[in-house]
Amino acid sequence: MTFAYSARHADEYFDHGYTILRGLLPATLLGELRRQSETARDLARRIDGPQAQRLQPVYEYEEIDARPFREFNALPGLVETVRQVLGPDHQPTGLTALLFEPAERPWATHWHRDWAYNVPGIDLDRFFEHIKNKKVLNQLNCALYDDASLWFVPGSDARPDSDAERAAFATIPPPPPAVSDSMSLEEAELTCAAYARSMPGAVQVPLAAGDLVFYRSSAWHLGNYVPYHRRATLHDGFYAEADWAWRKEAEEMRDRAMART
Ligand SMILES: O=C(O)CCC(=O)C(=O)O
Ligand SMILES: [Fe+2]
Repeated sequence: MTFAYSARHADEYFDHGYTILRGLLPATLLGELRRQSETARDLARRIDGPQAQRLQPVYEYEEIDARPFREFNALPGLVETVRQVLGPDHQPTGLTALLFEPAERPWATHWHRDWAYNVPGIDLDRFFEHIKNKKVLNQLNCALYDDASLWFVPGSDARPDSDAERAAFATIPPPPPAVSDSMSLEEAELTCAAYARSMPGAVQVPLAAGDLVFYRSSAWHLGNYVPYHRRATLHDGFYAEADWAWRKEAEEMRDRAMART
């Protein structure tokens, strides 16, 4: 069955910070995006090495055909969801990325909130004020292959850290999982999985090929990756003026912090 928007998606998004659009991609588009992802994975690894997480934006590379990505942005079910949940002022970012599995070793990002805990120098009071507006900092992952890499803390998207979260991690932001190249692949994999599970209230977000999760990147989340599970996941967002303004403000805070060091 093809995807159809319902009010449940807006309720989930505003109550929990995420909602899943099951079966969004039609088969032909899924095939076309998979073909582009092969080229993109090769390019990403040539540029960033075998552990490369992403290629972004895909539009910057002439080897990649932009047409299926533009077709994705115009999918009626996606456009309708964005319009109903966020409103017509939210438009494609032009920053479309593809996320990949590592070629060699398991790894995971640290638990973080985007544009706060993964950027140095951010004024956190400003950040927590900004994210009270539930229409800012949306993001999407659309799986071209089954993908369970994303972990997420439902309901954490519009509030500061809870006492339980602070108790679970001695420093904010938490350090990444304690993996090292001297570990076996299995030790590294299990260390990353235990790290993901150690966040209070965290859930794994499994997607089937063609599913899309629409979530707020202001929530606690992480990506957990293993080389044996093929990943090509389209990653983007739909931004309005307030999103671009925060991005600019955050980049200025980061640049000022870097200049001081
Ligand atoms: O791999 C993912 O799905 C999440 C990645 C992520 O959160 C990040 O790179 O900031
Ligand atoms: Fe993130």
